[in-house]
Amino acid sequence: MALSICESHAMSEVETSRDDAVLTITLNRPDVLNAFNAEVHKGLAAALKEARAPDVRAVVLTGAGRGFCVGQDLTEFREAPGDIGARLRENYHPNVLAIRALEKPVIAAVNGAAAGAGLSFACACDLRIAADSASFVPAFINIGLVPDSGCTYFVTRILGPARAFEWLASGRKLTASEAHAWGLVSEVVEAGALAGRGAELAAQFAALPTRGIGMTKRLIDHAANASLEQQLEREAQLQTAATQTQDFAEGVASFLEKRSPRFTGS
Ligand code: T3D
Repeated sequence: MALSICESHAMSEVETSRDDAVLTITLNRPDVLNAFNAEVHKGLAAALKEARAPDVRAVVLTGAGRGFCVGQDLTEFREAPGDIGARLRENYHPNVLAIRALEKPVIAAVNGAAAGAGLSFACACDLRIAADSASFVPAFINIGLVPDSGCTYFVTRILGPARAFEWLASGRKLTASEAHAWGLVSEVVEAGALAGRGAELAAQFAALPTRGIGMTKRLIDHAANASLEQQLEREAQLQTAATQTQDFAEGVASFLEKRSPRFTGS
């Protein structure tokens, strides 16, 4: 019987929990719909570091309470905003890049409002599932800001430039079903079923060849700015690396032996 590891770490405003190979990261400031402050940035950075462990093979990012994450804590803007560019570079960018750098699937389980930089973080994940009560709000323009934390990068790639402009420049709130129709989320479930569905999906991904998934993620990111020739070459390089994994050997062996594969992520 497989050893089941189930433990959790409370790190003030970001909590992590482990269930076998799945790490769940929960943003935990429910009173303000999990708005970012210094503690959330710090806790998220630590959680994403924890997610790098080789025995973590899938990650779920979600929020506590009725919000996913509503971006910057606006109460911090009561005073002069200060050097926003520097704060973005120091606090937001490293965590966006850390999500993209993880060589494993990261699933956003969007349980409520995803607004401003909270939307950017949802879109930085590899896929999104949503509760039927979730909403997606590119709130930046509503307060006279421009999208940041990768929002224009990810949303343009997910939706295409015309729809990205219409949405990001208007700031309008999308319901979960509209987000599904647009292809922003891959599925919508009843609010009470979201955590279970997120865990189930993550466990399914965690049982697949993790290194192959990591390299697939790498290739998709590379494709965004590559010529066909460059992409063909990159695929050839990573295919060479894939053939050196144990999961490739197991995949071929299980096919030839007509049995289910047992992938280990190595
Ligand atoms: O400084 C830097 O580093 C720059 C970085 C900037 C990046 C950004 O993210 S800018 C964008 C910031 N985010 C927003 O502008 C979103 C603001 N929030 C909203 O528009 C709405 O709250 C929502 C549409 C997302 C949800 O609406 P609703 O009706 O479901 O909830 P609510 O009643 O508005 O919010 C519930 C509570 O959360 C409420 O507090 P209260 O009245 O119960 O004491 C509300 O004030 C608080 N809250 C919501 N968003 C924020 C927030 N508190 C602080 N900061 C927030 N962003």
